[in-house]
Amino acid sequence: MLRKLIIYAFLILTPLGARAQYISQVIEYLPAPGQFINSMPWGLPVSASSLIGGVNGSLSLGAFGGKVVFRFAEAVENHPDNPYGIDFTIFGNATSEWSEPGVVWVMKDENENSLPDDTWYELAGSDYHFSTTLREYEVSYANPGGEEARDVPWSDQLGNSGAIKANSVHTQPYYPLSDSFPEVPEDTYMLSGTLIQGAVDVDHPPLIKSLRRSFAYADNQVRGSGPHTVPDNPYTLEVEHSGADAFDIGWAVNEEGSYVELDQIHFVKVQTGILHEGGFLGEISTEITGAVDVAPDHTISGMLDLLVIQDLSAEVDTGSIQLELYMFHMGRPVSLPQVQWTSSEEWASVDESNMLFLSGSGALTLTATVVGESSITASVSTLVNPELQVGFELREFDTGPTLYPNPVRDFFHVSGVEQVNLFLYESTGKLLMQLEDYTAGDAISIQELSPGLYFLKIGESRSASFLKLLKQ
Ligand SMILES: [Ca+2]
Ligand SMILES: [Ca+2]
Ligand SMILES: [Ca+2]
Repeated sequence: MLRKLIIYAFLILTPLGARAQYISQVIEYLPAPGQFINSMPWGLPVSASSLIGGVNGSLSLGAFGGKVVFRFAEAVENHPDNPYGIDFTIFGNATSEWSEPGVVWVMKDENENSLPDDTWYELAGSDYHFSTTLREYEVSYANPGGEEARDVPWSDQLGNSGAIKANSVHTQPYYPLSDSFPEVPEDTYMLSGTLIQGAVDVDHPPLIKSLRRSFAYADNQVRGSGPHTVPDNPYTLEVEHSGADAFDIGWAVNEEGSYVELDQIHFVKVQTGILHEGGFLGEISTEITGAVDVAPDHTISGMLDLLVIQDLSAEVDTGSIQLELYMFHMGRPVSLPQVQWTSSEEWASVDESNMLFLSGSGALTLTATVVGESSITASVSTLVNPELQVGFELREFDTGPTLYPNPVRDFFHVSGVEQVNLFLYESTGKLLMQLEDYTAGDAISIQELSPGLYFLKIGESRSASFLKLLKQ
């Protein structure tokens, strides 16, 4: 009996991959305003130390751009024997229908001074290539003052503005207070990073959703079980092993978007990647509870190919929509194979250039399957509603007008139109410019406009099409 007990104890104390390396130091915690900021347990500097040594801490980064920088005691290796190529896992508090994606960056201590003063590389995830993703996006938050929760106004470098809304559950001020965050100026401060669109639907309460991104975002995938050092396979929908969000150092890209080969990293930065209100759940804010590096184990294998379709809005109008899809192998994009589309409804079809045509209404699910590889498949769903008043649903007709060059510096042209009226809008919907009787080929000057995203409406009434224009 005694012998048996001893054997069990031995088994319990030395599980597979007993070596576990957690966060050893939080170097910087600079939150954006948010409902959890300035309060325990999620939003004070002491919350940052809860990430050390485990995966059950509590740290909120607040709204877009809020960030944390941490390190592990030892370098995290980009080890060839790591399962699925995954090198570390970040834990958060995502649920199956509520993801608050954080963009993750890594740094190698190249000058070996133990300081994060080297180069940050973004881990390019599933949403990195979408046309809606904006890099070097900057948001300024203004302190509304007062001793209770008030809306915190924000504005971005594209001229958009809004507010992080105060709610009745969290009554403390949401703007980081100088007592706790002396580095945050008392009037206003700016945060920057990569903005992703996400798939947030808060217009149909009480069913509100923020769908998970496919891979490479923090606070995105639910937790699993078992040793934290055995990671989830980020290329499957299922939760394997530790679950949560698995990261491969091999996804690191430089400012130009080129992959860089890093053998190891020392520092990790996580930044809230979405700027969106979450209805009664408050603003979208990335939460982190810890991180762990992966134990090499070449016996674990699984699917490494992934097809990603950008989510459609929860509701769309009839007409046509250009779908965006990408094929990845081990998280790096490869050329798009031939795909077969299937539609749940007869009135919806997708052509060979991935243009979706909608002529009916109701719930719709579209599935793309790689020809010859039936296990590689991806789906998106939406509700088609012809009554929808979406002024700025992006509608691009393959036979219709196109805009070139795009991005634009000083002048652009529209092709495929004759004597139409053109309307140029800010991304907020404000009308900037109107041109009557435009005919294909004429140059349109936008030298005076500041860089950013604009919309060009071609024609009038509900048959108008919208094109996106990026001014450099
Ligand atoms: Ca790796
Ligand atoms: Ca350094
Ligand atoms: Ca998985």
